Amino acid sequence: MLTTKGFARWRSPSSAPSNLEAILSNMKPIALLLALFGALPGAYAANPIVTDIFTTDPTVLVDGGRLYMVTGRDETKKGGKGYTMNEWRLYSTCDMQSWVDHGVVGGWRTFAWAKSDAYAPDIVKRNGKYYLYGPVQHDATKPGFAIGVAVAASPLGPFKDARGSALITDDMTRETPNGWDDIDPGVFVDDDGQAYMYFGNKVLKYVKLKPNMIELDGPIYTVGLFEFEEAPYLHKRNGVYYLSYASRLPEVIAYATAPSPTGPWTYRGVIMEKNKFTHTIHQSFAEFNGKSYFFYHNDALSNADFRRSAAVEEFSYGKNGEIPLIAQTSSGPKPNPGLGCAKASR
Ligand code: FUB
Repeated sequence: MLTTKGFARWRSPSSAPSNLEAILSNMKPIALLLALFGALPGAYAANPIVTDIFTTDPTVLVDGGRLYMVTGRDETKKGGKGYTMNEWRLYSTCDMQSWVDHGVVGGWRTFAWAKSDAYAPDIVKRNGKYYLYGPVQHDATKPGFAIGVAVAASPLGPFKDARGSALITDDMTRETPNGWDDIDPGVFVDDDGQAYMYFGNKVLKYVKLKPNMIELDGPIYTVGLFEFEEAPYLHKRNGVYYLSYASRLPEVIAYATAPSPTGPWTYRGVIMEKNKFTHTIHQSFAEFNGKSYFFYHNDALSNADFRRSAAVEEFSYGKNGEIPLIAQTSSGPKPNPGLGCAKASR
């Protein structure tokens, strides 16, 4: 459940540590009183995170002690088939319980050269700027899905086209005959400063990005990955590179690991089983206030394929760094406020 401007999901004050001030400053007085007396029954359910619209493909960024989640939006009508997706939206939290709705931060209209469809985006911060990578349908000059990059001085936007042209167009990759093989960018900046963008449908590809984050730095490579479908997402932990992805159809989330950002990849298994009604499930990971989180989408609000909802689960890595099989819950993570959560502002 999400309440706009974030005061839902407050638990008893006994669970609140020393950053109380930051959290309380985000709460409206009436909610504050209710919360302090533990009187928000039913305000604890966490999944799906957003209940007033359908949100998809969550990707996350931790910045200034705040966790930002960018999503797509399903606008397909009840009973409808296929995607109607026009925009990317932003939410944030200080404690994994109370979410603030920051509204629309972009969409296919961000790019003058695009004509429709805002699919699964990714957001990255570098050198004080925020980069939003989005797959959109290119206009007739370069038909098919393309990946654009937009930039802003704040995660709240406004995001503007950083190049005036697409970073990737359909004619740059020829491995699959369809027009949607260049979707789902997952951008990762390694500790040595090298940035990589993984992307693709059916065939996984990656390309290095220049330090300016808006130009390719070399050729596009393909990667053979077991039962790869889409949604590649790269993260690093304790020197190990984790490449998670949607696998099979209907999709499960699986992962592989490697000693470098470019492989060689060893398949490690399934992280989350398929949804009941929607054939997709698109993931991302975050470390936030000392805990590990797995974001994904499901069909819990709609019982339908094309009306999906972002959700999150807390999990722990195994002693050898393995990611466990994660179950979907409606309760979601426990409260996890940290020491200093920056105000979200432009
Ligand atoms: O949301 C549109 C598409 O469905 C995404 O690009 C894929 O990852 C799948 O979730």
